Amino acid sequence: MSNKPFSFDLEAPDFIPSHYDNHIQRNLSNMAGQYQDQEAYEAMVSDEDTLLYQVYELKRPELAGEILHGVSIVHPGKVGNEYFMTKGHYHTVLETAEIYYTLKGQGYMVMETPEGDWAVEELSAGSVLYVPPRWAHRSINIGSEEDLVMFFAYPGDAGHNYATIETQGFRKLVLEIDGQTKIVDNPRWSQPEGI
Ligand code: PAN
Ligand code: ZN
Repeated sequence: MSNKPFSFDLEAPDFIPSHYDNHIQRNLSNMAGQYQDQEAYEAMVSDEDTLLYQVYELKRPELAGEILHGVSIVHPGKVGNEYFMTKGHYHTVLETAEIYYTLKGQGYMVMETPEGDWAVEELSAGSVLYVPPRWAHRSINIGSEEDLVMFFAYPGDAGHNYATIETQGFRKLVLEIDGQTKIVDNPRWSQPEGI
């Protein structure tokens, strides 16, 4: 990996980086157990393994002084009444933060700490979100037709811990109820132990 300065472009309407090292695609089948409506989930997966979100990463050495960055694109759609969303994670090195700059679309970032604090912040084109150290994060696209596209940046040594979220999800769910977006308690959630 070169240690020379570099630049690349992020251009509307797609905002796919003009240069990237890694392209991750996550489909419905990668989200087993994550959606509240299991019946709707099973029916959708057996019909078609829909692409939910994509990440374009600029790789850097996994060192504290580096900044990993890239673009995430969450497509519009729902499983039952729950919007398409990322898996969500804690950083393995808990004391590492992240910045998200929304380039396009509408959504929410659902966040929580191991101590049980929670927060939900709106995401819309032009908004910057700071996710402090210790806060797990999941992005959710509430748009009916548009992608939710964000630029992100976080310390090179952060790493990803998906296991805690995979077990019980986030404390809050974002659902569409009677045509309105609502933030509701996740009935499966309980305080995680020993992160
Ligand atoms: C982002 C996320 C990206 C995909 O780069 O990795 O939005 O979400 P999941 O990793 O939860 O599938 C980030 O937060 N990195 O730390
Ligand atoms: Zn992260």
